[in-house]
Amino acid sequence: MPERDEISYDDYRRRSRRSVLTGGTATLAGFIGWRFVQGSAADNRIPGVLRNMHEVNESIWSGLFREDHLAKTFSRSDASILRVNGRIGIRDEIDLDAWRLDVKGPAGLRLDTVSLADIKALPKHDMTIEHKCIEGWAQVTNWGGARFSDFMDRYAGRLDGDITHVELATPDRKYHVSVDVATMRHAQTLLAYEMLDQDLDNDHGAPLRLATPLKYGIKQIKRIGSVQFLRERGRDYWGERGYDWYAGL
Ligand SMILES: Nc1nc2c(c(=O)[nH]1)N[C@H]1C(S)=C(S)[C@@H](COP(=O)(O)O)O[C@H]1N2
Ligand SMILES: [Mo]
Repeated sequence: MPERDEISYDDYRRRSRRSVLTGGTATLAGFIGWRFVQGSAADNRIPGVLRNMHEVNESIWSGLFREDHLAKTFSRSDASILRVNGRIGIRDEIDLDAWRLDVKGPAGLRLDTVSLADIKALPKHDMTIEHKCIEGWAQVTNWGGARFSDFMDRYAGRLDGDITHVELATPDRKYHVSVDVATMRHAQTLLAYEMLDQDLDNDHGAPLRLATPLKYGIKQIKRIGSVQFLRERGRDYWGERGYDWYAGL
């Protein structure tokens, strides 16, 4: 039995699988218990001990993340229009012709302003995957759009390689998510403009939203207005309210 400091990182990860499973169960219990805990938390914020647990959970899950692993896909005939869930940041009227996507780097560096035509000029991909909501429902649907990795290569190519997170926000900035860059660059993470071959409607996030089977629905922000590439985690609406920051599947 080698000394602990002789265990390679890979070894360590393999040995940690049991504790990962335990961590997953703890996360589930966390989701169920959250509203109860929330009721007792001052100023509506998660108590420090639980917040730390969520951060440990992020490092465990992201350590096991494999870029080449594809989430399960489904037959197109199983796909249906998603039920609408969550309207934070999409309640105001939107002028779709005037819509533009602001692209920024660390410290607010302005990179570009992108139109929907620019996004549609990137290679189009579609996928039929299961959308999962932490509220306990799941539904198979079909998304069409551009891979975020293609978008990043095209519009953030001049950033150096130390980007760790991407923050996406609605135009009114009332809803925002922060997602690790490995997930954002995954082949099944799309800037989606279609559901079942139809342009997104307002309630589903027109003109552009995030779609990925690697994260719960809370991360799949509807009506994206800005994308910012960061060297640390950015804003995250539900993370700031005590939900799991990583929210991975
Ligand atoms: N702007 C915005 N995006 C959002 C939400 C929201 O409230 N506002 N809710 C999220 C949640 S919890 C889910 S499950 C999905 C639901 O997407 P749908 O309404 O297209 O089914 O949107 C996500 N994206
Ligand atoms: Mo959700």
